[in-house]
Amino acid sequence: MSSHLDSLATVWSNEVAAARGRARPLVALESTLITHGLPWPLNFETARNSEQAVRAAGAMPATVALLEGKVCLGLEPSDLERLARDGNDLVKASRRDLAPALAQGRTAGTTVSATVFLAHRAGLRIAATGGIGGVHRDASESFDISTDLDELARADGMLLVCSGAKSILDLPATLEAIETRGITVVGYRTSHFPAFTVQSSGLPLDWRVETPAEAAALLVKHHQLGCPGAILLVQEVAADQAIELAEMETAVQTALRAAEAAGLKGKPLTPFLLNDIKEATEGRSLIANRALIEANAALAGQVAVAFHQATTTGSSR
Ligand code: PSU
Ligand code: MN
Repeated sequence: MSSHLDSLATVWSNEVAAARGRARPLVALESTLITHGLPWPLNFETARNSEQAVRAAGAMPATVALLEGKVCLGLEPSDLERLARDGNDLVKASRRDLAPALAQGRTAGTTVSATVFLAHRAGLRIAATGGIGGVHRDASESFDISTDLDELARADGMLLVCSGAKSILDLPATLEAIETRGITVVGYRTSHFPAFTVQSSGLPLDWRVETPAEAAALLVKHHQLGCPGAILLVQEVAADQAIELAEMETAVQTALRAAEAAGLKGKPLTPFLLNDIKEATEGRSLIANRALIEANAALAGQVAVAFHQATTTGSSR
Protein backbone atom coordinates (compact mmCIF):
# COMPACT_ATOMS: atom_id res chain seq x y z
CA MET A 1 0.00 0.00 0.00
CA SER A 2 1.40 3.36 -0.90
CA SER A 3 1.88 5.73 1.98
CA HIS A 4 1.33 9.45 2.21
CA LEU A 5 4.96 9.61 3.23
CA ASP A 6 6.40 8.21 0.01
CA SER A 7 9.41 10.35 -0.78
CA LEU A 8 8.84 13.59 -2.61
CA ALA A 9 9.29 13.54 -6.37
CA THR A 10 11.91 15.69 -8.04
CA VAL A 11 10.91 17.50 -11.21
CA TRP A 12 13.67 17.12 -13.80
CA SER A 13 13.88 19.33 -16.88
CA ASN A 14 13.59 17.35 -20.11
CA GLU A 15 17.26 17.77 -20.91
CA VAL A 16 18.50 16.83 -17.46
CA ALA A 17 16.16 13.82 -17.36
CA ALA A 18 17.54 12.66 -20.71
CA ALA A 19 21.14 13.15 -19.60
CA ARG A 20 20.39 11.26 -16.41
CA GLY A 21 18.81 8.42 -18.39
CA ARG A 22 22.02 8.11 -20.40
CA ALA A 23 24.14 8.34 -17.20
CA ARG A 24 25.87 11.50 -18.44
CA PRO A 25 27.82 13.68 -15.98
CA LEU A 26 25.61 16.22 -14.20
CA VAL A 27 26.43 19.39 -12.27
CA ALA A 28 24.07 20.99 -9.74
CA LEU A 29 24.08 24.81 -9.82
CA GLU A 30 23.00 26.87 -6.83
CA SER A 31 20.22 29.45 -7.32
CA THR A 32 20.23 31.90 -4.39
CA LEU A 33 23.05 33.67 -6.16
CA ILE A 34 20.47 34.27 -8.92
CA THR A 35 17.53 35.31 -6.72
CA HIS A 36 19.34 37.15 -3.92
CA GLY A 37 23.02 37.47 -4.83
CA LEU A 38 23.08 39.42 -8.09
CA PRO A 39 20.75 42.07 -9.56
CA TRP A 40 18.67 41.72 -12.72
CA PRO A 41 19.69 41.30 -15.55
CA LEU A 42 23.23 40.35 -14.55
CA ASN A 43 21.85 37.44 -12.53
CA PHE A 44 20.09 35.99 -15.58
CA GLU A 45 23.16 36.38 -17.80
CA THR A 46 25.35 34.79 -15.14
CA ALA A 47 22.96 31.87 -14.67
CA ARG A 48 22.78 31.23 -18.40
CA ASN A 49 26.53 31.56 -18.89
CA SER A 50 27.12 29.18 -16.00
CA GLU A 51 24.87 26.58 -17.61
CA GLN A 52 26.68 27.14 -20.89
CA ALA A 53 30.06 26.73 -19.20
CA VAL A 54 29.01 23.34 -17.80
CA ARG A 55 27.81 22.24 -21.24
CA ALA A 56 31.03 23.42 -22.89
CA ALA A 57 32.93 21.14 -20.50
CA GLY A 58 30.81 18.19 -21.70
CA ALA A 59 28.47 17.89 -18.71
CA MET A 60 24.81 18.77 -18.14
CA PRO A 61 23.86 21.65 -15.82
CA ALA A 62 21.00 21.13 -13.38
CA THR A 63 20.14 24.45 -11.75
CA VAL A 64 18.35 23.64 -8.48
CA ALA A 65 15.37 25.69 -7.23
CA LEU A 66 11.85 25.39 -5.83
CA LEU A 67 9.13 26.34 -8.32
CA GLU A 68 5.62 26.68 -6.92
CA GLY A 69 6.14 24.02 -4.31
CA LYS A 70 8.13 21.58 -6.44
CA VAL A 71 11.77 20.56 -6.15
CA CYS A 72 13.28 21.24 -9.57
CA LEU A 73 16.60 20.00 -10.89
CA GLY A 74 17.21 21.64 -14.23
CA LEU A 75 15.15 24.67 -15.20
CA GLU A 76 13.58 25.60 -18.50
CA PRO A 77 14.93 28.98 -19.75
CA SER A 78 11.60 30.70 -18.98
CA ASP A 79 11.73 29.45 -15.36
CA LEU A 80 15.32 30.60 -15.00
CA GLU A 81 14.28 34.01 -16.26
CA ARG A 82 11.37 34.19 -13.82
CA LEU A 83 13.64 33.35 -10.89
CA ALA A 84 16.07 36.05 -12.00
CA ARG A 85 13.37 38.71 -12.56
CA ASP A 86 11.44 38.09 -9.34
CA GLY A 87 14.67 37.76 -7.35
CA ASN A 88 14.33 39.27 -3.90
CA ASP A 89 10.55 38.77 -3.85
CA LEU A 90 11.15 35.03 -3.72
CA VAL A 91 12.13 32.88 -0.76
CA LYS A 92 15.82 32.39 0.09
CA ALA A 93 15.64 28.74 1.03
CA SER A 94 18.29 27.10 3.10
CA ARG A 95 17.80 23.40 3.89
CA ARG A 96 15.58 24.02 6.89
CA ASP A 97 13.21 26.16 4.78
CA LEU A 98 12.53 23.43 2.23
CA ALA A 99 9.61 21.66 3.92
CA PRO A 100 7.65 24.84 4.77
CA ALA A 101 8.33 26.39 1.36
CA LEU A 102 7.15 23.22 -0.40
CA ALA A 103 4.09 22.83 1.80
CA GLN A 104 3.08 26.41 0.99
CA GLY A 105 3.70 26.10 -2.74
CA ARG A 106 6.45 28.70 -2.79
CA THR A 107 9.09 29.56 -5.37
CA ALA A 108 12.61 29.87 -3.98
CA GLY A 109 16.26 30.21 -4.74
CA THR A 110 18.13 27.44 -2.93
CA THR A 111 21.26 28.32 -0.95
CA VAL A 112 24.33 26.11 -0.92
CA SER A 113 22.89 24.15 2.02
CA ALA A 114 19.59 23.44 0.25
CA THR A 115 21.18 22.91 -3.16
CA VAL A 116 23.74 20.42 -1.90
CA PHE A 117 21.08 18.59 0.11
CA LEU A 118 18.66 18.32 -2.84
CA ALA A 119 21.37 17.42 -5.35
CA HIS A 120 22.80 14.76 -3.06
CA ARG A 121 19.35 13.30 -2.44
CA ALA A 122 18.85 13.04 -6.20
CA GLY A 123 22.17 11.24 -6.69
CA LEU A 124 24.22 14.12 -8.11
CA ARG A 125 27.77 14.41 -6.83
CA ILE A 126 29.19 17.66 -8.26
CA ALA A 127 27.90 21.17 -7.56
CA ALA A 128 29.05 24.75 -8.04
CA THR A 129 28.44 28.13 -6.43
CA GLY A 130 30.20 31.48 -6.02
CA GLY A 131 31.27 31.60 -2.38
CA ILE A 132 29.88 29.62 0.52
CA GLY A 133 28.50 31.15 3.69
CA GLY A 134 30.51 30.85 6.88
CA VAL A 135 31.26 32.43 10.24
CA HIS A 136 30.17 36.07 10.36
CA ARG A 137 32.59 38.57 11.89
CA ASP A 138 30.39 39.18 14.92
CA ALA A 139 29.56 35.49 15.38
CA SER A 140 30.80 35.41 18.97
CA GLU A 141 27.86 37.66 19.80
CA SER A 142 25.37 37.07 17.00
CA PHE A 143 25.92 33.29 16.65
CA ASP A 144 25.55 33.85 12.88
CA ILE A 145 27.29 30.89 11.28
CA SER A 146 25.94 29.81 7.90
CA THR A 147 24.15 26.48 7.83
CA ASP A 148 26.08 25.86 4.59
CA LEU A 149 28.92 24.49 6.74
CA ASP A 150 26.81 21.93 8.57
CA GLU A 151 25.12 20.77 5.40
CA LEU A 152 28.47 20.38 3.64
CA ALA A 153 29.56 18.21 6.55
CA ARG A 154 26.54 15.98 5.92
CA ALA A 155 26.49 15.74 2.13
CA ASP A 156 28.49 12.54 1.83
CA GLY A 157 30.47 12.16 -1.37
CA MET A 158 29.64 15.58 -2.84
CA LEU A 159 32.22 17.92 -4.35
CA LEU A 160 31.38 21.63 -4.36
CA VAL A 161 33.40 24.05 -6.49
CA CYS A 162 33.54 27.58 -5.04
CA SER A 163 35.84 30.56 -4.57
CA GLY A 164 36.18 29.98 -0.87
CA ALA A 165 33.88 31.92 1.41
CA LYS A 166 32.63 35.48 1.12
CA SER A 167 34.97 38.30 2.10
CA ILE A 168 32.27 39.71 4.40
CA LEU A 169 32.99 36.82 6.79
CA ASP A 170 35.60 36.08 9.40
CA LEU A 171 37.67 33.86 7.10
CA PRO A 172 40.15 32.42 9.63
CA ALA A 173 37.19 31.42 11.84
CA THR A 174 35.34 30.05 8.79
CA LEU A 175 38.31 27.84 7.87
CA GLU A 176 38.52 26.62 11.47
CA ALA A 177 34.80 25.80 11.44
CA ILE A 178 35.30 23.93 8.16
CA GLU A 179 38.16 21.95 9.71
CA THR A 180 36.16 21.14 12.84
CA ARG A 181 33.43 19.66 10.67
CA GLY A 182 35.95 17.48 8.86
CA ILE A 183 35.29 19.04 5.46
CA THR A 184 38.17 18.47 3.04
CA VAL A 185 39.38 21.66 1.32
CA VAL A 186 41.48 21.44 -1.82
CA GLY A 187 42.91 24.37 -3.76
CA TYR A 188 42.58 24.23 -7.52
CA ARG A 189 45.89 25.70 -8.71
CA THR A 190 46.17 27.63 -5.48
CA SER A 191 47.71 26.98 -2.06
CA HIS A 192 45.55 29.54 -0.28
CA PHE A 193 41.90 29.81 0.63
CA PRO A 194 40.31 32.26 -1.81
CA ALA A 195 38.26 35.16 -0.44
CA PHE A 196 35.46 35.26 -3.03
CA THR A 197 35.99 38.41 -5.16
CA VAL A 198 39.46 38.82 -3.61
CA GLN A 199 41.95 36.29 -4.96
CA SER A 200 43.52 35.14 -1.73
CA SER A 201 42.70 35.36 1.96
CA GLY A 202 46.36 34.57 2.65
CA LEU A 203 45.24 31.55 4.68
CA PRO A 204 47.21 28.45 3.63
CA LEU A 205 45.62 25.18 2.49
CA ASP A 206 47.08 21.74 3.03
CA TRP A 207 46.10 20.33 -0.34
CA ARG A 208 46.07 21.44 -3.94
CA VAL A 209 45.49 19.91 -7.37
CA GLU A 210 46.40 21.14 -10.83
CA THR A 211 43.90 19.36 -13.07
CA PRO A 212 40.25 18.26 -13.08
CA ALA A 213 41.47 14.65 -13.28
CA GLU A 214 43.44 15.08 -10.04
CA ALA A 215 40.36 16.55 -8.37
CA ALA A 216 38.27 13.63 -9.62
CA ALA A 217 40.85 11.11 -8.36
CA LEU A 218 40.56 12.63 -4.91
CA LEU A 219 36.76 12.39 -5.00
CA VAL A 220 37.07 8.73 -6.02
CA LYS A 221 39.16 8.01 -2.89
CA HIS A 222 36.66 9.94 -0.78
CA HIS A 223 33.93 7.62 -2.11
CA GLN A 224 35.98 4.44 -1.78
CA LEU A 225 36.74 5.28 1.85
CA GLY A 226 33.14 6.17 2.55
CA CYS A 227 34.25 9.53 3.97
CA PRO A 228 31.36 11.58 5.29
CA GLY A 229 30.68 15.07 4.05
CA ALA A 230 31.65 17.04 0.99
CA ILE A 231 34.91 18.11 -0.57
CA LEU A 232 35.35 21.82 -1.25
CA LEU A 233 37.36 22.47 -4.40
CA VAL A 234 38.32 26.13 -4.29
CA GLN A 235 39.66 28.38 -7.02
CA GLU A 236 40.58 32.06 -7.18
CA VAL A 237 38.70 34.64 -9.20
CA ALA A 238 40.61 35.61 -12.38
CA ALA A 239 43.34 38.19 -11.72
CA ASP A 240 41.98 40.81 -14.12
CA GLN A 241 38.57 40.80 -12.39
CA ALA A 242 39.71 40.47 -8.79
CA ILE A 243 39.25 43.17 -6.16
CA GLU A 244 42.29 44.12 -4.07
CA LEU A 245 42.18 42.96 -0.47
CA ALA A 246 42.62 46.48 0.99
CA GLU A 247 39.84 47.95 -1.14
CA MET A 248 37.51 45.08 -0.22
CA GLU A 249 38.27 45.47 3.48
CA THR A 250 37.24 49.13 3.38
CA ALA A 251 34.06 48.25 1.48
CA VAL A 252 33.22 45.44 3.92
CA GLN A 253 33.75 47.70 6.96
CA THR A 254 31.43 50.33 5.47
CA ALA A 255 28.84 47.70 4.57
CA LEU A 256 28.95 46.17 8.05
CA ARG A 257 28.36 49.61 9.63
CA ALA A 258 25.43 50.23 7.28
CA ALA A 259 23.94 46.83 8.14
CA GLU A 260 24.28 47.54 11.84
CA ALA A 261 22.67 50.96 11.46
CA ALA A 262 19.80 49.33 9.56
CA GLY A 263 19.49 46.67 12.28
CA LEU A 264 19.98 43.85 9.78
CA LYS A 265 20.41 40.30 11.03
CA GLY A 266 19.98 36.76 9.73
CA LYS A 267 18.84 35.87 6.24
CA PRO A 268 18.79 39.31 4.60
CA LEU A 269 22.25 40.18 5.94
CA THR A 270 24.42 38.55 3.25
CA PRO A 271 22.35 39.97 0.31
CA PHE A 272 22.43 43.42 1.97
CA LEU A 273 26.21 43.36 2.41
CA LEU A 274 26.80 42.17 -1.16
CA ASN A 275 24.66 45.01 -2.47
CA ASP A 276 26.39 47.61 -0.32
CA ILE A 277 29.82 46.38 -1.49
CA LYS A 278 28.65 46.63 -5.08
CA GLU A 279 28.07 50.33 -4.56
CA ALA A 280 31.35 50.91 -2.73
CA THR A 281 33.29 49.23 -5.56
CA GLU A 282 31.25 50.97 -8.27
CA GLY A 283 29.99 47.69 -9.59
CA ARG A 284 33.38 45.98 -9.86
CA SER A 285 32.47 43.46 -7.15
CA LEU A 286 29.60 42.35 -9.37
CA ILE A 287 31.89 41.85 -12.34
CA ALA A 288 34.23 39.77 -10.17
CA ASN A 289 31.31 37.86 -8.66
CA ARG A 290 29.96 37.00 -12.08
CA ALA A 291 33.38 35.94 -13.36
CA LEU A 292 34.04 33.60 -10.47
CA ILE A 293 30.59 32.00 -10.61
CA GLU A 294 30.99 31.22 -14.31
CA ALA A 295 34.55 29.92 -13.83
CA ASN A 296 33.40 27.70 -10.97
CA ALA A 297 30.61 26.26 -13.13
CA ALA A 298 33.15 25.53 -15.88
CA LEU A 299 35.51 23.78 -13.47
CA ALA A 300 32.64 21.79 -11.95
CA GLY A 301 31.76 20.63 -15.47
CA GLN A 302 35.33 19.51 -16.08
CA VAL A 303 35.54 17.67 -12.77
CA ALA A 304 32.17 16.00 -13.42
CA VAL A 305 33.45 14.71 -16.77
CA ALA A 306 36.74 13.51 -15.24
CA PHE A 307 34.89 11.82 -12.34
CA HIS A 308 32.57 10.14 -14.81
CA GLN A 309 35.54 8.83 -16.78
CA ALA A 310 37.34 7.66 -13.65
CA THR A 311 34.30 5.80 -12.36
CA THR A 312 33.17 4.24 -15.64
CA THR A 313 36.56 3.00 -16.91
CA GLY A 314 37.82 1.78 -13.54
CA SER A 315 41.12 3.53 -14.25
CA SER A 316 41.07 5.12 -10.82
CA ARG A 317 42.38 2.21 -8.83
N1 PSU B 1 27.67 32.77 -4.01
C1 PSU B 1 27.50 33.97 -4.61
N2 PSU B 1 26.44 34.73 -4.25
C2 PSU B 1 25.53 34.32 -3.30
C3 PSU B 1 25.71 33.04 -2.67
C4 PSU B 1 26.80 32.30 -3.06
O1 PSU B 1 28.30 34.36 -5.45
O2 PSU B 1 24.58 35.04 -2.99
C5 PSU B 1 24.68 32.56 -1.64
C6 PSU B 1 24.67 31.04 -1.48
O3 PSU B 1 23.34 30.60 -1.71
C7 PSU B 1 25.07 30.79 -0.05
C8 PSU B 1 24.50 32.00 0.61
O4 PSU B 1 24.56 29.59 0.44
O5 PSU B 1 24.90 33.04 -0.30
C9 PSU B 1 25.00 32.21 2.02
O6 PSU B 1 24.03 32.92 2.74
P1 PSU B 1 24.10 33.04 4.34
O7 PSU B 1 25.36 33.82 4.60
O8 PSU B 1 22.84 33.80 4.71
O9 PSU B 1 24.12 31.65 4.88
MN1 MN C 1 23.38 33.57 8.48
